[in-house]
Amino acid sequence: MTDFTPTPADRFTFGLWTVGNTGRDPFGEPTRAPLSAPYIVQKLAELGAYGVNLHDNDLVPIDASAAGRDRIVAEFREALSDHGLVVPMATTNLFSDPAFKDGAFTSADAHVRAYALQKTMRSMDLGAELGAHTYVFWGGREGTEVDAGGKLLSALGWFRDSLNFLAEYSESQGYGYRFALEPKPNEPRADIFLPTVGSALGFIGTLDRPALFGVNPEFAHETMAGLNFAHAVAQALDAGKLFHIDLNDQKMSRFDQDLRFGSENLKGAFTLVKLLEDSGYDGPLHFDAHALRTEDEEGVWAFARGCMRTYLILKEKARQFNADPAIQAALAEYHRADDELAALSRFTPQNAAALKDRTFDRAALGRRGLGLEHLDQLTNDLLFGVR
Ligand code: GLT
Ligand code: MN
Ligand code: MN
Repeated sequence: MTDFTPTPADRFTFGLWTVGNTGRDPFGEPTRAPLSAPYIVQKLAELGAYGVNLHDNDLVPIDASAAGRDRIVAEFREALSDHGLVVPMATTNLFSDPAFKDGAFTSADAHVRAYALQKTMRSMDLGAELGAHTYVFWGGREGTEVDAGGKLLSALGWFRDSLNFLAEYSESQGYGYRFALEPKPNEPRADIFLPTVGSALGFIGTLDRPALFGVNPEFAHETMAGLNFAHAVAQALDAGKLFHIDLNDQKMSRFDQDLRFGSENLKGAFTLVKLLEDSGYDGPLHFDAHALRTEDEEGVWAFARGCMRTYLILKEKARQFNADPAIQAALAEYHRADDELAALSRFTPQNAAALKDRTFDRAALGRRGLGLEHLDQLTNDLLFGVR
C-alpha cells in the first residue's frame, strides 16, 4: 500500500496552460494572477510530476523578438534542468490569434493556411529544442459556423496537405516527432472537423505517412459528444494509435469543462485507468484540466495533486480488481470460452461447412444470465472501499 504520492516514474504531466489557467471564462475576467513558466516547473517538480507540456505561446509571446525568445527559452531550460522536469509534448497555438478566427490549416484563406504552416514549423523547432518527441494537433478553430461557405471537402484536403507537409518537415529536420491528432466535436467553433477519435483514426489512413500519426484523445471531448471515453481509447489502443492522452473530467453535453481528473465520473475514470494499466500503455499521462474559477493559487496545487492522487488510487483499485477472487470468478462466468468453437471460427472451407451444420440451443443462449449486475456491484463495492 502506498500513500499515493506521485513520483516522476508515474509519468504525470501538465500543460503550462493548465495549472497556469487564470480562471478567465467567456463571461468573466481572470480570478488568479498568472504564474511564470519557471515557477510552474518548480512547483510541478515539487508535487512529483514528470513533465510539462506547452504551446509555443504559453512560453514565448507571439510578438517576442528573436532575442527575447532566446532569453525566455534559456530561462525555461534552466528551470527544467534545475528541477529535473522534461517536456515530452509540444504543440502550436493555432486558435488564440484573430488571424485564425476561421481556422488555421482549414482556413479558406491561403495566406492564413501558409502562416499556420510557418508558425507550426517554428513551434516544432522550439519543441525539438526542449526535447519533445510528441507533437499534438488540436484543431480548435478548424471548423465552421456557416456551411454555406462550401469548404467541407476542401477543408479536409487542406488539412491533409498541411499535416503531410509538417511530417516531411519533421523528418527533414531529424526531429523524429510522432504526431497526435486531438479531436473535439465543438467549441470554440460550432462544428469542428474530425470531431471524434474515430474520425481522426479514419483520417490518419489517408495521410502520406500514417505511421507517424496517432491520436491524443481527451476525456472531456468525447464526453461532450455523448460518447464513452474508454471505448474511444480502446479503439485507439487496438489500432496502435494511442500516442498521447488528455486526462480530465466532464459532464455530458456541456461546454468543455476540463475538470479535475475523476471529479465527476469516477467509474468512467476507473474503467479508463484500468484499461490504460492493463494495456501496458507507457506514454505520458497528461492532465489537460484546470482548477475551478473559484480557486486561488493554493486551489491550483490542490487541483494538480488531486488529479495525480486520483489516478494512483484508481490504479491501486485496478490492481485489487484483478486480484479479487469473487470478481475474477464473475468475470470467468461472463467470458464463457469454448476451445472447439474457437477452432471452428477460424475460416477454412471445412470449418465453414461444419459451422453451418452445427446445432445451437438458441433458447438456452437467450436464457443464460450473465451475472453483470453482481459483477458491477462488486466493482462498486471495491470503489467504495468496502471490499
Ligand atoms: C486547449 C484545448 C485542449 C488542447 C490543448 C492543446 S489547448 O486548452 O482545450 O484540449 O489539448 O492544444
Ligand atoms: Mn478540453
Ligand atoms: Mn486537450
